[in-house]
Amino acid sequence: MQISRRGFLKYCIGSAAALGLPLSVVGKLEEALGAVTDGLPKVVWLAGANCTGCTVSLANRISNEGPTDLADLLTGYIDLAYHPNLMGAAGDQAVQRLHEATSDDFILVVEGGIPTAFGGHTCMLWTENGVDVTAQAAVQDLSARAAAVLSIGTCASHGGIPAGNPNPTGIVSVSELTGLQTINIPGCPTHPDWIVWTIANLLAGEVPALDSQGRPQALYQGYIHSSCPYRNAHEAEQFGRAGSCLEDLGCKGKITRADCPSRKWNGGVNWCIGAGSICLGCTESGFPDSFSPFYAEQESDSHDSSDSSDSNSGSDSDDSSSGSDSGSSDDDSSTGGDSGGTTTSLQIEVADWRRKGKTLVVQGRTAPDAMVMIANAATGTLYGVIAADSDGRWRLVKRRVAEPPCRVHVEAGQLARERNVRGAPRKCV
Ligand code: FSX
Ligand code: SF4
Repeated sequence: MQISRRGFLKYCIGSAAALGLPLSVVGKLEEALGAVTDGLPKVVWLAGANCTGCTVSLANRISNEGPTDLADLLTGYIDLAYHPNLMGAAGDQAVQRLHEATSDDFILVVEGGIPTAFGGHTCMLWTENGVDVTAQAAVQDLSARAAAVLSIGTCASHGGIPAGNPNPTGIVSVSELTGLQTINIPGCPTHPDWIVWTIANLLAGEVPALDSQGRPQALYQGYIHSSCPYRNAHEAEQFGRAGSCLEDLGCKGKITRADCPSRKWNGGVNWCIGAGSICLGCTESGFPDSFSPFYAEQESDSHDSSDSSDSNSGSDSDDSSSGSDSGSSDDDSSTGGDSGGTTTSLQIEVADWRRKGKTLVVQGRTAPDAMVMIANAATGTLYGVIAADSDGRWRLVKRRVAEPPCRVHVEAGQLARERNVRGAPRKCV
């Protein structure tokens, strides 16, 4: 695939407004591309466990300016050296191309979660010298040598649908696997403009500022609800009522961040809520488990309320064995490995609001006997500090909480995770 520096630059200048690229970045991109003598850094795209929807989303990119479709963008503007679905090469030739591309500067793009159960053998990417190479091994190897690692889609960013409970293949996100701070571009699927925006920034030498979930702040800073045109509309009681707010039908716009309302999809034609669907929360780290059931008002989602203790470590039985969830649906801040402490893992398996008794239930796993701090992610209000048991399980049951939290923040050792609170009412804080 050929590179056209001028072409890529022309595309970014032409699409700067639509992409949300500041002119300062376009200027730096021009300088950076001018300094390149042997073409652009190559892009190597690997696919783990996923539906390939993110590639399809990129393939649907439609624009009146610059590249008009995927073939135009990727074959004429950047060097997509390896992509399992789009490259012409196959077999040994493809593997050889991969090695050539990764012998020099390259950007690693990963689509899909990474299976770690069964030695990673539920997801093989290629065969070399008669040996199957797992996604786990390939991502470990290439991420260590890449100039930047982009996790495309919610699966690569946070585990996503393949990591949904009970997560039988042990899916983890790329950052959880590698311990690296990846640039996460979640969305199920991700928006093609978000990918192009990020790559253009990287080529310009601008590493985008990331939020606590590793997402570029510029793309994911606002809640869907904040700029939804239906904020002041009457609330629909059933689907098919144009121009209505869908909160009572399960819309997750209040706890989901992305610029969908202004950017829209399919070349700006429409977006989920505009098409009469609720927002499912697909750009957030807890998706899909913490946003389920999708089509139920969050307030009405209640579990049993059999807990009798106020705050203790996890011997309660309900919902306690979330199987092999390796934490990929939780995430946050200092994602990646620990910083030298003894706590090497932290997962939030449950974060539930139970209207009855105004009870907050948060539970998960960490290192045995580690101290776990649970607080409100937005206000910092402390809900409790508890000790994990000898199996690393911990559980907080906090009754009579004055204001239901939208999202909780959990810390153990040097690790921090956050998760949206399932069942939190619309007036959560
Ligand atoms: Fe996941 Fe994307 Fe959803 Fe699918 O890459 S983000 S399942 S649309 O394809 O990985
Ligand atoms: Fe829009 Fe959903 Fe917020 Fe209603 S709840 S205003 S549909 S984002």
